[in-house]
Amino acid sequence: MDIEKALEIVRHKLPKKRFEHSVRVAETAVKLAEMFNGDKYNCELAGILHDYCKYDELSEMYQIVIREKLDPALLGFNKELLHGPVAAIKMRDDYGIKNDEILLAISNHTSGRDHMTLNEKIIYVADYIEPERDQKNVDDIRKIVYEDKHLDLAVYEITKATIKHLLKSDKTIYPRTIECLNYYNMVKE
Ligand code: DGI
Ligand code: FE
Ligand code: FE
Ligand code: FE
Repeated sequence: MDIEKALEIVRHKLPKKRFEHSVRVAETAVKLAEMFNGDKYNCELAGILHDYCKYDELSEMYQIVIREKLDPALLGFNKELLHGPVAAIKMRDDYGIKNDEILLAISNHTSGRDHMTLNEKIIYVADYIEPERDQKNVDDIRKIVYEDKHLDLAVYEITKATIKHLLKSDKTIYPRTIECLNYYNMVKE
């Protein structure tokens, strides 16, 4: 799929604000690909497409999890956690994207996981630090990325902050989110 086509399908699928977020994630991901020697095309495409299924029907998402034999633990969660894995399946099946680098980055952009590829880490981080994000720790994360150039530490700090935030509101933590935390805690030095 080329960039123009990706922009077109996302523009027609998502509300304007979510489309604009997707474009900013793609732009941020390209910048990170330049810094960390990633693949700019893969990062741009994954950034544009990562939230494609954000507002899909939850019942359809569950059907896809079952049909595709995705992690059954996903069935205990809602759209917030499912939209990435479901978007990766739709991009593969409905749009013929075969590039695993792109599909993995889309699939794991919310939870992260252990042993992420460079492309996955870039999308995970870009989603959190794109210029319009305003979480209270986001400037600390931007400094870790842009000044210290420490991508693994950024992944760790993002996952830690996400889990803290979820615990405060008594949300259930997805096991892969915890595996991501533990792995990047170990490798961040
Ligand atoms: O789609 P975005 O808003 O751009 O961002 P995202 O896909 O990274 O995150 C969507 C939401 O998912 C975010 O509000 C936090 C939530 N989330 C992340 N990890 C977990 C989670 N929710 C639950 N319940 N459990 C998790 O482990
Ligand atoms: Fe539209
Ligand atoms: Fe998302
Ligand atoms: Fe996003």
